[in-house]
Amino acid sequence: MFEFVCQQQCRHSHARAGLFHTPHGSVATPRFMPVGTLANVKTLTPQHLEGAGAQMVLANTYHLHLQPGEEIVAAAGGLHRFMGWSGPILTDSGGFQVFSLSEMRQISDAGVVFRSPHDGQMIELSPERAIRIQEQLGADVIMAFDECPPYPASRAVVTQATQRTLHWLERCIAAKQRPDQALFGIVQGGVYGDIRRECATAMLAYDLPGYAIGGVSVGEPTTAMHEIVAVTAPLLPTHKPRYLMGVGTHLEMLRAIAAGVDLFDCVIPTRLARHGCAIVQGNRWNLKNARFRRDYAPLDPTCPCYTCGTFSRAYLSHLVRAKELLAYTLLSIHNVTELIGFTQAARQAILEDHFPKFAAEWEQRLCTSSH
Ligand code: PRF
Ligand code: ZN
Repeated sequence: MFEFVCQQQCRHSHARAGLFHTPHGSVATPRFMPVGTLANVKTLTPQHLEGAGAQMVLANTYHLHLQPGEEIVAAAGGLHRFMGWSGPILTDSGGFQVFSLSEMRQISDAGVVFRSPHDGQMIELSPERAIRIQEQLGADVIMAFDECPPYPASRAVVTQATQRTLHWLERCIAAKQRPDQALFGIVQGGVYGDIRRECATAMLAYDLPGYAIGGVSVGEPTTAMHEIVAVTAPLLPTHKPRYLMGVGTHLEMLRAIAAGVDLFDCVIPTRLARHGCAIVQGNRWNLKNARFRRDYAPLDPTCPCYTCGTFSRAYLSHLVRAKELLAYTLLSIHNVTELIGFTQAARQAILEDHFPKFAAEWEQRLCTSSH
C-alpha cells in the first residue's frame, strides 16, 4: 500500500527523485508539504493547494485533539473527508507541539501531561494515545511519538531523550492497528553525530515504511543543522522516504535535498503571508515597503501562480496596508507555490541529471542576495 520508488539518483550527491505511493495518491519527491495544523492550510482551500502543486499536506494531532477532537473528525469519515482534501495527508504525533506550545507540561517515560490552553484541564499524551488519535484522524502517514530535546542541550539530556524516543517507538509499533496507515520513525540525537547514528541504526531494525529527521531547526546554528542532516540522511534506507521535519527555507531544503531528503514541511510560507511578506526567488519581501506602492509588475513575473498571473505588487501592497483578508490568501497562494515549485525544480534537475549545476546556481543566488 505504501511504496517508495527511487526514479533517479544523482551521481554527485545523495539527492534523488522518487515517487512515494500512498492509499490517497502518489507524491513526486523531493517535495514541500504545506502545513494544515487545524485541518486547513491557513487562508487556502484545497483547490488553491492543488493549484499550487501541493500533493501531500500535514495536520497536527495536538491541535486537532484539543479542537474539535478526534471523534468529530472520525465521525466525518476521517481527515480527508473532513477537510475536503482527497490527496495524501500526514499527521504529526503531538509531542513536539506540546513542548513548543503548551506551558505547564511534564514529561516522563509514560508520556507527557499538559494543561489544555482551552479549558485548563490536564491532558495526557503517550505513544499509545498519540497512535490512537492518529488512527481516528485517519491520515495516510502517522508519526511516532518522540521527544525533541531543546537546543542547546547536553549530551546527557539528548541521550535520555533519544533513548526515550526509541522506547516510545516500540510502544507506537505495538499500539498501531490500522494497516492502511504508514508509521514513520523520527530520528533524534540533537547536534551529536554519534547519537544520531545510534538512533538511526536502532530504528532501522524496525523496518518502518519511512523515516523522519527530527530535532533540527530548533535554534541551532545553520551550519550545525546542515551537518546533522548531512550525517543523518545517508544513514536511512535508500528505498524508504526521508522526511526533514519543520524545514523550511530554500537554502535549508537545497542542502537537505543534496543529502538525500525527500519530504519537507514548514509553516513559513503561510506565516510570512500573514505578516504581509512574499517569498520571491528565495528572498523575503515585505509588501508594506513603500517601493511597492506604485509597482504595477506582478510579484514574480516568472511564477505560474494565480496571484502572479492576476495581480500587481501595487495591489498586494494596498491589500496588506489595508489589512484586507484577501491579502493573506493571495500571498499564501504565491508563497506555497514558490516553495513547492522550488522542490519541483530540484526534482526536475535530478531527473535531468544536472542537480549539481542547479544546486551551485541556487547556493550562489541565496548566499549573495540580501533579504
Ligand atoms: N518531532 C516531531 N515533530 C516535529 C519535530 C520533531 O523533532 C520538529 C523539529 N524541527 C518539527 N516538528 N514529532
Ligand atoms: Zn506567484
